[in-house]
Amino acid sequence: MAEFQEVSKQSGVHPKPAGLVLQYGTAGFRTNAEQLGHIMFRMGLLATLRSKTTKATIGVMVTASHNPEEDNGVKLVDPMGEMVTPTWEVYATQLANAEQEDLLAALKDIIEKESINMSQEANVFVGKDTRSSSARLSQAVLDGVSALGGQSKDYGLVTTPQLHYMVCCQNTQGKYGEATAEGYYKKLCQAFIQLSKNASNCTDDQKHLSVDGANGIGALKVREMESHLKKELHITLFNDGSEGKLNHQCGADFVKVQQKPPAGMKINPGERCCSYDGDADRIVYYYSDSEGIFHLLDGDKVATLISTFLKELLTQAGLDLKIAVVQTAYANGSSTNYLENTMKVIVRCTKTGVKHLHHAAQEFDIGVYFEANGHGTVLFSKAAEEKVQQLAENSSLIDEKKRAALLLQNTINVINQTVGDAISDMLLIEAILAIKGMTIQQWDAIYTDLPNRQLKVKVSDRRVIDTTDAERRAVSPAGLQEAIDSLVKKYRQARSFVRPSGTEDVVRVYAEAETQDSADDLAHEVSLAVY
Ligand code: 16G
Ligand code: ZN
Repeated sequence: MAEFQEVSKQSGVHPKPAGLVLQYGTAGFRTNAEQLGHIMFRMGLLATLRSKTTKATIGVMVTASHNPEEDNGVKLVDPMGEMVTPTWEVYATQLANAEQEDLLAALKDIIEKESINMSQEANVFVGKDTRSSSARLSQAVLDGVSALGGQSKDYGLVTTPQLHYMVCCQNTQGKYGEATAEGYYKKLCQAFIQLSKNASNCTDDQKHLSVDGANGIGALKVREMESHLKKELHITLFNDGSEGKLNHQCGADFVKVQQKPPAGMKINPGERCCSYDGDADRIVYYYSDSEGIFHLLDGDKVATLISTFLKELLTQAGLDLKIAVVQTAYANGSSTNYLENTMKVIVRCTKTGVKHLHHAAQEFDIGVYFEANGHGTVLFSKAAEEKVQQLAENSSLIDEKKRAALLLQNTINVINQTVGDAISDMLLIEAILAIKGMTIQQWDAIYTDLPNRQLKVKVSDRRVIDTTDAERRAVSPAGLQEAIDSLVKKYRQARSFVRPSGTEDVVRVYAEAETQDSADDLAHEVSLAVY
């Protein structure tokens, strides 16, 4: 067939280095940009097949998130804007690793297994981050799509969540919104402005926020959005990419792991600050107190703020909807304790990786999911959205109920439900703080984090570590969990676990305890037990 000839011809332009093996991991393919040309071309092919079989638009995002500038990566987006389904992750790995001469056979194998009708049309949306390699690599994706006769739309520079959003809008015929950058800003900002109207006595000072753009795409997009905010939020942007290097000493990952402010940001005591990561799907907040001590408000604090707000609104609106918070093993023990015992919401723990949290959150009327690293969003079931809508449109309601229903409706609209989104999360958090008249210090004081420490350990083969119970317990190698248990017993309020990383060749160690010294010691002792 003609299209296979074209694939053969084009694949010669993006040849695979013989012997190179890469894996579609937790967040797609990710490695040094020099090794990715063939991967991108092949992901263009795969997205085209996925589009044919789902009869829907598929997304391909070129980014390596918080990794250094020299790296790049790619992930596929399924029709509703969610991460690509696990069977296709396996296909992605197979296609990526087929040697040059076996590429057509690998492609035909997928077509056969999925019984794909090759005459079905295909549509692929492509986006990229600001890395210097992204232009060349996204062109390779586009080449892959056209080699198989698919149609593509190149969104150019977009955040990862913006691309997820576009895909969802396209496949829901505009019901979720308009599949353009302008449509995205309008929907989010209009909802934000409506929410802000409920913030009485909010001074100009309280409307101020310092944003660390990680020298990446988030910085560009926040600038683009600013005019839509109608001065309801005053953003001072740092690390906007004009001077510094992407993710270097800045961004959400740096701030969370180092527990210190990013370079290049001026922080005045008590001022609200936040950091995005390199593709703007994560956010963390922080401030420095009058003594210059740094305070981090991570994904767990965000989940607590949002779920408290939603629960209060549900009570005021008289809506009986089941709300749950989904976390991972990294969630600070204090947050879990507060959510379960004080807030009395359902808490679920899943394996690390957005797709696991997203999936668990879908089981509830309202599922708030956040990783401690700041990636997360809120999902509303269709039934929940309908109930809120009905209530908001019911004119016979008394004031308090009506207000709560309208707040819920605008909350739904400000949230990007397809995936964690730093910009959307930021608008929601800012609106909640304004409505509740809460300072960042008051938010921080909802509960006190247990001191914690994360370490990475290099081992000869990280796959010997196998875990269970949402990665909270090790089942192999034999004796490791018992060793961890007896170390944990030495400290008060202590907890520790180990897990093989899904993105780096290391084993990760997490420990928390009553004091920072104890957490540090425990993490160190557990990492020795891993060797
Ligand atoms: C990826 C995941 C992130 C997770 C991290 C864990 C997505 C989009 N991203 O970046 O959610 O926290 O991996 O990395 O799923 P690790 O396995 O190396 O600890
Ligand atoms: Zn990211």
